[in-house]
Amino acid sequence: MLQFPDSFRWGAATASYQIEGAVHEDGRGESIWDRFCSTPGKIFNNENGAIACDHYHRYQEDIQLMGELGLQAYRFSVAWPRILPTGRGRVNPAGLDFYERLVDALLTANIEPFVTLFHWDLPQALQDDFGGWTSRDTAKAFVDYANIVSERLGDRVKNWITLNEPFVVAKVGYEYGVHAPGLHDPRLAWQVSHHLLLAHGMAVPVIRANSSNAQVGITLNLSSVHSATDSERDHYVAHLEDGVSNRWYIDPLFRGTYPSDIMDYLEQHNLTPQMVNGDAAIIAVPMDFLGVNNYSRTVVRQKAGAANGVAEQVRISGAEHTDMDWEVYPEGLREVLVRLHQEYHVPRLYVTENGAAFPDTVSANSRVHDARRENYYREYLTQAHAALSEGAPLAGYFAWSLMDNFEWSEGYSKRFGITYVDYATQRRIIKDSGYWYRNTIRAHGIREG
Ligand code: IFM
Repeated sequence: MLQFPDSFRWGAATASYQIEGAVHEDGRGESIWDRFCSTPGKIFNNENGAIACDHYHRYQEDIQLMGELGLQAYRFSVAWPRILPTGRGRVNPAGLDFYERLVDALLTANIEPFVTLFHWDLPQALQDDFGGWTSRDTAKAFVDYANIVSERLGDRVKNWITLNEPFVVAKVGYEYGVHAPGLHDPRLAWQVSHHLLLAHGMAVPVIRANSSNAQVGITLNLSSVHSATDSERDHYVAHLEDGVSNRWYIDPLFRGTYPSDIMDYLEQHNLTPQMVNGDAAIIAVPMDFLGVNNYSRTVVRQKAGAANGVAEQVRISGAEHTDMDWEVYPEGLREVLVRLHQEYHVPRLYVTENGAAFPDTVSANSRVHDARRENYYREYLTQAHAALSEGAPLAGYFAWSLMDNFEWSEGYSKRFGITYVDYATQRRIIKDSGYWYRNTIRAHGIREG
């Protein structure tokens, strides 16, 4: 048995737009994801989060489900447009009331809430008025929003996560155009990354002021980057890729400065974001923990025929891949956690997301036998345990996800849940992986063999 420390927290995670639905109810404003989904061709099957898992109406049933799974903690996000329908200014009391009911019901069920303030559903008005995160004004609006939510919930919520995956918001939304707002401009993407980090840094003291025992952190998507070969060229590309996707975020948060090799690269390519004196100190505000989302690793090599330093992703044939075509690479989780401990001396770590999409089927007796997902969890948690043994201050783990949900541009085609959702009836069915997780939580460890 691989035993975890007594204080280790076991949870599951979701995000507002992916599960709530009820997008037109109780005064919620439009988000960039509502708008993006309404553009034909952007989302698989032109699906959207208008109903999703109908969690807005079913949160009590979903908390019961969490109880059946034995969860000790639940990570969810607040939809900014429910609180401030136009992003700033007028507050919508019904939005705050919903999250208050949710938090109270969680506490009654003895489940600790971990609140993410921004998990991608930016109010559309801020996109229209300011160009979204390309503007410093959106960072300022975020601080006001964080103030409103933490003022209302700060007496009951202890654990706060400012932002989810700034890398994905910036790159996938503003450069690759695959996520809302669907732009294709690398210069904007770099600017966005800076404003997101700034928004985080400015919000931390505000949350602390409203929530006396607050534990505040940010969630980054971090994957170890490996070179496809032993060649110097490929190692160089891998180091750059690590700089762009990992160090660009970890360094300013924990070392107070952006990595110099990436700053040089940006200058050479005329991509350097505008910054103001003092920003670095704001971003480096001390945090209580770092949230890590980890699913896979990245393997790269120099792209043939391209300029030096241009990476090309390599798919490892023969390795197991999930339905997202992400390589199953459990060791990568240990690598990331140990690195954060050894190189960055991060005070506390949570795995705020880890999990796998696989196609599921419901058997005749209403069971979901998802052995591959169960294996995935066993192997990744084994590596999380190894990281703990190497001294990484890992305090908890959140499975992604509590239930199948709206997987952004993939619509409902990818199922990440430890609970199956039948979208036609909204019936929830705990999958075998969910029962395995429940037993792991009960035993506070992983049974070997
Ligand atoms: O569903 C997403 C989540 O919203 C952010 N992290 C990755 C998950 C799987 O793609």
